[in-house]
Amino acid sequence: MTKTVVLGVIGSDAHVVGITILEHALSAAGFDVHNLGVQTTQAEFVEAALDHDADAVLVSSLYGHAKQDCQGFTERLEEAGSDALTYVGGNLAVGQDDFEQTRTTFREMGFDRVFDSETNPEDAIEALRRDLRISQSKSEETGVRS
Ligand code: B12
Repeated sequence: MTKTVVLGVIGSDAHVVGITILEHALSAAGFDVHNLGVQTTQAEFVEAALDHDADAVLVSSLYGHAKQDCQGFTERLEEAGSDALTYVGGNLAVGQDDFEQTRTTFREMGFDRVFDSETNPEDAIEALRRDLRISQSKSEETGVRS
């Protein structure tokens, strides 16, 4: 069965390139993708996750304010009744910090996986396949669209 992914750039962040690349890569890999674009509020993510019965919600942030923008995000999603996986990625902190510390911070905020700005779309796709238990051949089959 095709898995549904909601993705967007959270807060006031307007960096659009990474999320656009992710959208195309995920679609090509056979996911049903709903890209909310840039400057997406927490409420818009939650609404889209429920509307599309998302299997995963991917949050992107580049401009350094991810911690503030993502505060309470996973709780809000859960309280609304979504059991979607949550991934967050991009340039999540200000400046050159220790990424392992950043990963710990966002894991403690409830995100299932945390990705840095060196992440290739294929890394996210592999993680989704693992976490959503999609076998490679199945997803390649569903990736073929007419
Ligand atoms: C282009 C750019 C801009 C453009 C954006 C144009 C647009 N509409 O997209 C403009 C000029 C508008 C801009 C503005 C700003 N920018 Co800017 N920008 C960049 C720049 C040069 C490239 C970003 C980019 O497109 N990369 C290419 C894409 C393919 O890579 P990516 O975005 O990293 O995404 C990949 C991965 O990160 C990952 N990924 C991303 N999100 C997610 C999510 C998940 C779940 C997963 C799995 C993976 C993932 O996968 C993507 C694909 O491989 C970066 C520096 C850099 N080299 O990264 C700075 C940078 C991101 N910007 C920065 C800043 C500070 C700003 C401003 C705040 C500057 C200012 N004072 O005005 C504003 C913010 C405006 C706003 N409201 O968002 C900083 C952020 C610093 C920080 N976090 O500490 C950076 C890092 C520059 C720097 N070194 O200081 N910016």
